[in-house]
Amino acid sequence: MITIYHLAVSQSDRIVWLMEELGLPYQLEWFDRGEDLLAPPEYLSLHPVATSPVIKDGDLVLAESPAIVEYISQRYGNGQLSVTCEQANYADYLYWMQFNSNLQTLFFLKMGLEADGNMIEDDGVDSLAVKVYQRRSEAYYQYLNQRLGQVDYLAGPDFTCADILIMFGLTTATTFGARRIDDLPNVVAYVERISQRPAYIKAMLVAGPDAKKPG
Ligand SMILES: N[C@@H](CCC(=O)N[C@@H](CS)C(=O)NCC(=O)O)C(=O)O
Repeated sequence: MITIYHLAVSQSDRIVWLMEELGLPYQLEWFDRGEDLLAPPEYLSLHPVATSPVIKDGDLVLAESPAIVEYISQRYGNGQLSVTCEQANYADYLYWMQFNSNLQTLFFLKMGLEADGNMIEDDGVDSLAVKVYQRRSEAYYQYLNQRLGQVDYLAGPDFTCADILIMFGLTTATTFGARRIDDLPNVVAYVERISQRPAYIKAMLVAGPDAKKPG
């Protein structure tokens, strides 16, 4: 059985969500964050990089969300929630599977800029980093909003792992300072719709931002 090493209030909630979508059994090992809000030493000892999520499957210890969701889909889910290279929307699937990483990059850039006292909304700034942030943030988020005005799900007509990857960045991450989505109506509607999926609701109860370590 797959073990999900879950760091509280983190992206590992998406692996619980995937398992609930696929109806697969899993074991959850819960790690609270330290007072500095970072992963505790016990979590860091799981993997050389140890970003959350990390899973264990037999002797395999695997990190990185896109790798984990594709691994589970292919090895245990008969390819459900993935897209094969024969399907018309294969390239879309590949593109949108990477999109969460773009949002993460923007989040860390925004966090660093704000910590340095930069006004990221200020159009008059000369800083190269602020310009890069402004251009990319606008491009990525507007493109996301445009895409979700054209299709129901990121990769096209069907719900896929790409949708599982992106939700954290549009929801919980905004409470940590990621760009909010209120001005992006198609994204707001998408988040509301996806949030009603039974597997999502169950996963958030088990491992979402408001969940607590089981007694
Ligand atoms: N590229 C990784 C990034 C995951 C990531 O940044 N996870 C955060 C939690 S949301 C983390 O591990 N934070 C704890 C720390 O860095 O100490 C993925 O997509 O899985």
